[in-house]
Amino acid sequence: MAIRKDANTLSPAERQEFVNAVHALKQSGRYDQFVLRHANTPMTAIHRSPAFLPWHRRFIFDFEQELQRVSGNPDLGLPYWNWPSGGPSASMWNDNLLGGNGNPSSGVVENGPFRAGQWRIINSNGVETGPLSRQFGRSGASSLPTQAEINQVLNLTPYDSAPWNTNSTPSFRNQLEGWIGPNLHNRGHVWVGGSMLPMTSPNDPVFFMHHCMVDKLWHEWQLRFPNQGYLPVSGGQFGQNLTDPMAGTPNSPVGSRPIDMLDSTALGIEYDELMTGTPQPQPSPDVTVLSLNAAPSEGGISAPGEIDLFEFQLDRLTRVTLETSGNSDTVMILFGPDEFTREIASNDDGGSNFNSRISMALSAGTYQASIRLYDPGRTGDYSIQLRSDETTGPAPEIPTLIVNDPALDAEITTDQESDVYQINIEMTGRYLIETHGTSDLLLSLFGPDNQTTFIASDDDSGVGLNSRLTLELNPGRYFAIVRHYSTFGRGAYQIRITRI
Ligand SMILES: [Cu+2]
Repeated sequence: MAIRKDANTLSPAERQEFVNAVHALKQSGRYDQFVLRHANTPMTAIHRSPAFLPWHRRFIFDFEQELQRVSGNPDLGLPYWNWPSGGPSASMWNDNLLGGNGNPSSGVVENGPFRAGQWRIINSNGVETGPLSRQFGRSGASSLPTQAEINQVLNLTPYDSAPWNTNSTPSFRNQLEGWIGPNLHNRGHVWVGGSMLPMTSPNDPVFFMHHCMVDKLWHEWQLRFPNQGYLPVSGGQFGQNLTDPMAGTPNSPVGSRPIDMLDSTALGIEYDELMTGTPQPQPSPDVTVLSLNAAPSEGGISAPGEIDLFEFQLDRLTRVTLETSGNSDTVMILFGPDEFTREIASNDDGGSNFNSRISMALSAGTYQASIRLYDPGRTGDYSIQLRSDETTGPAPEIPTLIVNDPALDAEITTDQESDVYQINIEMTGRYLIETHGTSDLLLSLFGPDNQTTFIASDDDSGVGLNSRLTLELNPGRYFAIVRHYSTFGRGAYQIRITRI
């Protein structure tokens, strides 16, 4: 397991290993690809906005993976620049790691592994433009953030707030980024000056140590406020919401949405030391378990921005309603089965009196629901209940789709309806499952022989807005679920399965 250490504490051997790995990446061209990824992603998609933290978490995670690959050492952790003890005389600026300040008149770095002649920087077109430059304390920031200033920002909630930009307040993100308050991240860039000022700032390897510190502070904030989540969940610019893909970020290996970046521990990230006042990571977040058809559970958002998590298990395909009640305007998001970053439904006001409600057929498995308030600045109580919609009488018969039969007529008639079909496959082969009609449908397949294992889903691969899945299937019983793409969409459709 890689441990991210304070750069000043690295041993001579660790310094050498880091420097060699960075040089090897530079030689291969991989280093410059990071510079270009940062420089060519639209500025406000990844700065001055909520995705600032998850975007850079993923960015330095990918860089750390490359360092590990090129060094052959899976335990190589990205060092962090601990600002309060990282001033000009700190050992991280020694010639065996970063080298120090630039020439007093030209700014050109003349010492260490990244000095002129050893390291060239590129512009946003990938063209080499000259040596690295640094002008410590001379570009508008004469000092680095202090521990007291860091502590002050670490105690701020919520994560972010409308209008989700440099004016947002209260906002942990905005103060950590540095547009208001004591100015942490921006100040680090400006203090170094030179090559750390423009969007090509990853040209200076200290960029990665700087953002490792920023990321550590977000991690520590998350540990301090386990009930505070990422905001906005919805309603922000595309690319900023919890489950939007982020600009300029590859989807693999760990996903490209803010929600994929929330759990450092799950990403395998560990730090040498946490600050006084930060609790150690807990094995799992605070989750309240709901039982089917039990009395309502009490919930409450006691601080602005807080998000409550509920979990429930279904042992077979069940039509359920999950609903809040009370006088709070709640918003609900449902994740699963068994994978709690896969969003399957969300709702704001489907219940009574601004409450949220999701009614749908769910395959067997474990689900999580998050509850927040529509206005993240508010607090309020609510209760939440999970009901089976089949409590009277036996479970409804699941219609069967027969291979190569004519298409079946069906219709989504109510909000959030999900139609479930069972399919018996007798011969291994290639099968086509498709919908027809004018409704925009989402088709998912589970199995074989259980309703839990997700196989595939499709939205618009068919004719018009229809769904189409082409799959190799082995003998067994499968379950297909059809729902409308939009929560309140309705409409008729046809569905069939053919062997191809
Ligand atoms: Cu940046």
